[in-house]
Amino acid sequence: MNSDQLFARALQLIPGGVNSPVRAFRSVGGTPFFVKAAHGATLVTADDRELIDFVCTWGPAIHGHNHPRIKAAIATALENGTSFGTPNPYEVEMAELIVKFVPSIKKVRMCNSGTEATMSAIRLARGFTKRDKIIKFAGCYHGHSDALLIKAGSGALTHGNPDSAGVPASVAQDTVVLPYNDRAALEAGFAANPGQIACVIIEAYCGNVGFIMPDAGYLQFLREITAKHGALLIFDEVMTGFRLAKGGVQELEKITPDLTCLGKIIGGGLPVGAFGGRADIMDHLAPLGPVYQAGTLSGNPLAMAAGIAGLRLLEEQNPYTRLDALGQKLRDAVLAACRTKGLAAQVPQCGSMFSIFFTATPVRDYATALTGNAKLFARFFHACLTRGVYLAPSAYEAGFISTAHEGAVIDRACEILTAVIKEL
Ligand code: KE4
Repeated sequence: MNSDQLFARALQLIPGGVNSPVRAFRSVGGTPFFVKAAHGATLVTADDRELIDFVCTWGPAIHGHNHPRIKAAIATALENGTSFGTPNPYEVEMAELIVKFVPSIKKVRMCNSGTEATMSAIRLARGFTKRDKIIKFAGCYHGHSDALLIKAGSGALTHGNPDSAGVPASVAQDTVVLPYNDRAALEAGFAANPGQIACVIIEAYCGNVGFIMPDAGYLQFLREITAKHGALLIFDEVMTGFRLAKGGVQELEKITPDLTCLGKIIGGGLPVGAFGGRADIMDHLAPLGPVYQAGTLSGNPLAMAAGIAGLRLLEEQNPYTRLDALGQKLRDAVLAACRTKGLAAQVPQCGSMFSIFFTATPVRDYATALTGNAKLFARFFHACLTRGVYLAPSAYEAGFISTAHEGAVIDRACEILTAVIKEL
């Protein structure tokens, strides 16, 4: 079966033919290819094409796909079964690794997706503070729980429905949405809701409206104003955790949030999420405290074994300088090609995350991200795909690089990106 045949079958039974909207190519046009295998930096499609992958399954594959150490760890765990529904040794080792990597996390609870992690962290913040309102930022995406699907990024923004249908007004009214990178808006948000804000949740470095980094001092300001108003600061590091540094953005920016949400890399490609932080807050969770949260497969041995292997690899290799060099190489190649072409472009990059906006406007928030030429991006996306480079199928996503991209792979990718831009 080739991709077209598989997609035709999928469309009969799966809404839009996909199990997650951003995979549908709706914003870039065309129809998605199906992947039958992946290894290192390469995807093998159902059409037997090999693609250089800059999506890395949306972040988890920091060591490249199907890394032998992760594969072996899953195989070993599998020998003893897939899920027990009881505590198991792997989840203790995972908790010890997370706490070791991320010092702000004193206690952690595993779950099965980033959505669960952020949804649970919001409930915990509301239960701990006994306040109902939350602040999020336009363009930030924290998964698809009701309270957070307001002016959301990623697939919601890509498909033009940042405010999803089906979210009751009674829920949306407790979510205050502010512009990212705007101190005055934060001050106004707290002033308009005195003593009512349970928490502020932020992608400290945004990866779901393209890749956007904060102005200098913004995160420190956010830390101070949340502390001043008794609101918890939640860093959603589902995407950036363990990717931009061992301790994530909070290590790079030297900020201590009250709670952190994690996912992706800690599952080694298997379903996972986690949230953790101050022990006095986390101890409000059932069975200790009044905030309920649960999950049949939370801490399941296969995902834990895969994630532990991935974290151990990060400990051994400490690949962050190498990954940043790969990211800079790609950024410099794209900017040079755009300069030669006389094409305005922004290529924000930090470590192994980047995005490409075709605009002359520096991108620093949702509004400026929208100045990017999405139609041109769609043409760019398909021209790259035709030549064997797979970028995220949306102008409002981040790109990801793995250690498997080193050497000939990144060189080949930069050649292709340069050639494509020349012909745009
Ligand atoms: P999941 O529920 O998809 O595991 O995680 C939700 C989530 C939470 N927080 C952040 C910062 C995230 O980036 C995500 C999920 N990221 C998207 C990619 N933009 C997942 C891809 C998809 O939706 O298919």
